[in-house]
Amino acid sequence: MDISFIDKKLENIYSKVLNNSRLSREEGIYIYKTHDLIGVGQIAGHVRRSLHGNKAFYIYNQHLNYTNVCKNRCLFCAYARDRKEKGAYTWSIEEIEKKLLERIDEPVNELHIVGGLNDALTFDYFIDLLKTVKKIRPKATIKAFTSVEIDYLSRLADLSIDQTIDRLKQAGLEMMPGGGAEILNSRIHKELFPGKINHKRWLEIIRAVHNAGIKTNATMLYGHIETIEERVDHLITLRELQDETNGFSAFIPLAFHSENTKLSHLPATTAVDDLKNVAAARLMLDNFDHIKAYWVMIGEKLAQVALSFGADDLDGTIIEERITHMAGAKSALGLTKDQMENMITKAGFEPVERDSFYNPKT
Ligand code: V47
Ligand code: SF4
Repeated sequence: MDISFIDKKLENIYSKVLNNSRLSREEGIYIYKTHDLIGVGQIAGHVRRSLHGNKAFYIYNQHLNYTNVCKNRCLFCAYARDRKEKGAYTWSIEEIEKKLLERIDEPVNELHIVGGLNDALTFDYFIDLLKTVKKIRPKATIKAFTSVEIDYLSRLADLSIDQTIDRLKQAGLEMMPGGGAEILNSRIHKELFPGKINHKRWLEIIRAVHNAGIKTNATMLYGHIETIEERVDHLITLRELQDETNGFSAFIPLAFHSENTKLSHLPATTAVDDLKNVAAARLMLDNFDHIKAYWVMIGEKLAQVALSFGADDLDGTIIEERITHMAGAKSALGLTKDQMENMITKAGFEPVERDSFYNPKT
């Protein structure tokens, strides 16, 4: 495909992409720095089409955020509460059962389960949680817990990481979401989330999870205090781990929402930055099959555009998202299957409803 670039320097990047050559750190930085957004989008769109043609994936999923009580208190988080604070909640196993049964007539394919680090919960609670979900929704995939929770659970149960993963797997854990990565960098860790595991531990746990045969996603929280160089280094770190394990399924750039956080002075991310993050991910993560445009964070309209900038997946119907809405997201709390399909079709793509492992739902 011939592309006429406004920024002629993108021609080199495009020819490397056409030759299947890996892009360097400098090229990654340039993708963010150029003002030729459409040029970058066209290159990323080319890669996306060569991998997935005209298909755009989505899943019928349900989020369960079992508690917002969390002792970490990351500066970017509007969701966490202290145990006695107004608005704090922790669902009992019975309440989780009720949440699942409320939607039992819907064709939910995946349960996305994450929560805060709440001292009041025991390891048995997590085992019961997984078993209950599996009992009520035997056919749906359980995608649960981030590295942050796995580290916490291993300390709670006094088990090694491998033993913890094994116990959770036996109780029904099948996949892990990509949260908790934020920006894999010690400066940002120190400034924004010192209470949480650092990037070395995040990677160590993900490596163990992949080695146990469990696929995970990966994310990057952008739009706060990070530099472009730090974003690119984050992507390269993920790319290197993927070379080693091949355990990542999708990458999801997460646009920071500052309302009700300790960083509320920071402006919202712009559409240009949101699209560049999707395109940069598609171009730098040459060993990742899927890039998700998470409509909850960038809005339904921009997520639709992101399908032409490298994204091949819109995540899902979601139902009752909490983490981003507490931080001021204006997107819907959930979307219907028809709304998802309409977004995809109107963008010129073919909607494919998938399971957690990207098999088309038959
Ligand atoms: O780990 C927290 C981020 C993550 C804010 O794997 C915030 O399929 C923006 O990981 N503004 C949770 N982001 C969400 C997540 C996710 C979402 C969708 C799909 C998948 C997947 C994973 O949200 C957290 C943190 O990085 N986050 N606070 C905020 N104020
Ligand atoms: Fe806790 Fe996660 Fe919020 Fe950090 S982002 S305070 S770990 S719930």
